[in-house]
Amino acid sequence: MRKNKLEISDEMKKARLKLSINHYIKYFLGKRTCELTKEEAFYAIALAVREFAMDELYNSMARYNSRKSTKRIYYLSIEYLIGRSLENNLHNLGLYNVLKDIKLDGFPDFSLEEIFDTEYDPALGNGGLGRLAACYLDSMASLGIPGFGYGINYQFGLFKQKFENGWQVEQADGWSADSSPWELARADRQVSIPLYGHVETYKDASGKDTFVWTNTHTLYGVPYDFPIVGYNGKAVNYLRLFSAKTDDEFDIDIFNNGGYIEAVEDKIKTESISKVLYPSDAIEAGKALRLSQQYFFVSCAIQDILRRFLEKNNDFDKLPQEVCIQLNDTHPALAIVEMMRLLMDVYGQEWNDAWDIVTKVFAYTNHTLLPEALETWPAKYFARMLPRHLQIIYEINRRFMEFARSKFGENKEKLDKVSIVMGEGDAQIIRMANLSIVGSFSVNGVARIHSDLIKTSLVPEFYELWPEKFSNVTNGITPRRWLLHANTYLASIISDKIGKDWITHLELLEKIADFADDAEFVHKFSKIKKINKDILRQEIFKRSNVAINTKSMFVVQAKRIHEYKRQLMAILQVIGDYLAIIRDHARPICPKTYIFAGKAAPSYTFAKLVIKLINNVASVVNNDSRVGDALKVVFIPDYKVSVAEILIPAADISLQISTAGFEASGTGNMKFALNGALTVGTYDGANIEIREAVGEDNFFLFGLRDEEIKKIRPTYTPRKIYEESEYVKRILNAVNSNMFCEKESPTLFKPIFDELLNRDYFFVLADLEAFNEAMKKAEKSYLNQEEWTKKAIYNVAKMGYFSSDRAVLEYAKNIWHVEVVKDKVPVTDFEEEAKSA
Ligand code: NBG
Repeated sequence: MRKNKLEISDEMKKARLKLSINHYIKYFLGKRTCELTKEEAFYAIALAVREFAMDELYNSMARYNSRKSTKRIYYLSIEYLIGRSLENNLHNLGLYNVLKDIKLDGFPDFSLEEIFDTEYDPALGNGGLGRLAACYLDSMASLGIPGFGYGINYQFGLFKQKFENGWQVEQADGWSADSSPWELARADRQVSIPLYGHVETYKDASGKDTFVWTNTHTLYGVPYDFPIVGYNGKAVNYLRLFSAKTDDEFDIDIFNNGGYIEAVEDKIKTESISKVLYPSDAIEAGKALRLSQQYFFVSCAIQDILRRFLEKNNDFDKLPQEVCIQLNDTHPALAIVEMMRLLMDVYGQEWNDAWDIVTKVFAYTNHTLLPEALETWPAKYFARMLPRHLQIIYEINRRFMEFARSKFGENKEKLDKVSIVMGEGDAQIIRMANLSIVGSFSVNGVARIHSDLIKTSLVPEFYELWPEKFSNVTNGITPRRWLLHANTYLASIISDKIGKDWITHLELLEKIADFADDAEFVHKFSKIKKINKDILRQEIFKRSNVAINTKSMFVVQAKRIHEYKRQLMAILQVIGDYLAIIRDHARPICPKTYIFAGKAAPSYTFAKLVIKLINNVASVVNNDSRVGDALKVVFIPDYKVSVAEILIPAADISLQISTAGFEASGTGNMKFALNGALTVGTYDGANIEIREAVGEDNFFLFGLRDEEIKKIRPTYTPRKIYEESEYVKRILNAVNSNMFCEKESPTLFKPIFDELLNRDYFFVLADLEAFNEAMKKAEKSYLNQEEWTKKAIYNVAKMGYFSSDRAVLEYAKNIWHVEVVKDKVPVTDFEEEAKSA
């Protein structure tokens, strides 16, 4: 008789894992073990580990399904930055040590690290938004919450960043979307998606209008599932990503008449929907492609969600009890409209019933206050591609505006601000944030200040209409990837002192504050920082051929390149230090290495010029013999999760210097602090809460606050600062001279000079001196290494609140109203299986 066993012994796991790896080497790769390359070794191991993940996934699904009612959370996001999975999955499934113990006959002499290093880092995201989604999936699985990610299986994801003569160039990042060992194509779950066509109106027998969307093109969404393995295999959920496929593959008539390209053109056009993340929106076609991507993915998701729900239910009454859909920013906002369409046109619901259901299912997280980042789409795109959706949007807006009028009277200004539809005729646009707020029962920001600003500055009129909808959930990061795996040495001395429970209860880190005076712990802690810095040093040498000094203070700014994040201010401060060295013979208080990483959007010319400036300053400073070790500048190309994992544990200073009021939260700020870096930062985003947690003395705050900026803005004249401050003037003059572009056009950086002098929308000049002072303070503090390490330990100790487990539990309790599914019922008996094999 088969026994159900909760725990399988390591010996059994070992036998099974070994068997599977051998199986994949022989029957999948068709190789002899001794001939394996590192990439093939990775592949075989990953496929074998996936079996364990799948078993746990079936277990988790069985557990969710065995209950009378299980509410599922669907997280819809246009980006996911899940990072490499093998090491993570090995740890989380308890297979890491098991694998280490396995000896395969003839297996080449590769270390596990070398094998991990060959894994492709899936570039299915751009920045914080995508990484947050990945951290939340990790936490949901680790907590046992039935939460699933939905998105697009981009063939090329975001671009690969290279530098050519200091300029960013973009290359396609073929991360192998259809050959990752983790993904499982689910052809059986393919969905069809109508597009284009027109709407015809009929009267039904009762005289009621019915709408038929007809003459459409059909494309197909094929799901690919990635197992998301929770810590300790508590639950395995999945991330379901859709690839676009079409069946009008190939037109033989066109081909036979010589149209070799045209014969597959339709196919190429349709499938381009899942080719790249954020196609350039500088041209109309790119913009329209983005909208079709968003529709494609939400249609796939909503059809899949409704199908699953209908497997257990005959009507939609219980949908809000069983389904909650979290919109990660506005990119998936069309899901609201798509669900309305499906409920009415496919399932025959009346408008009122459908709307009642929809508005109990959707919750919206806003991730930006930048007005230009709040998505809008020309109504004419809808008219052409999604005519039925446009009708539904007009009707949602008509009904909503009636309600708004009942509250605001004829206050035109307020009514204009809340309307989903704006403008007339060809210029008419649809505002996705307004649609998201109207269609959701919950709207949250991602840090305290951000959530407050949503209510007071971004959409105060909506707050007036529905104060109860608005809340805050400060972002969080997963301790598994960002400490346990990224910084194994630090993780292990922490566990030695306080045990391992911090991995799932990060607030327990608080206990290590007690060891800030323990000489041995302090010594170990600082030694680990040195080791991590040395690992980064080697990596930088390999990638950029720059030699850096690990005794210098590592000052790191790693994030998307954007004017509001002010990488420009950081490099101006570097120039200030450089000028002090060469003109005043004044060395910095301590030697420093500035390390930048991040990508600029391909069409963002100014951001790309900032990258060029940083690279040019680096080449001048690094090659000036007068500078030596005192100052170095490095820009690491192609920032991604696997780079972050090396970079973050090595940082001494984390630069979080956005213009106050612009950074919604930041999550890099949390990762750096968790790894013992001290922040030099503005009063913005989650910096504010981090500073409160770690204490004012362990955080270098500077700069104007949001309310000050709002006050000054109308009369702000940056030229005055330039004229009055010698410090600012000489830096800007250097930028405008040929100092950093000697062999190139002498006016190369003039656009930067002009922008700063004439406009300076992001208050770089206003904050530059304060920033420099904060840096000097940090440098002074760094001279006393013992004190510094204590501050670093406090930073680590106080980061408990910033765990994504806490954030996800807040969503679960206050927004999703979902329970953690605890009971564990195994369906597979590995022991029996391993024996019989
Ligand atoms: C980003 C914000 C960050 C924030 C992440 C995750 C977008 C649109 N927004 O401040 O800029 O940490 O979202 O919430 O990418």
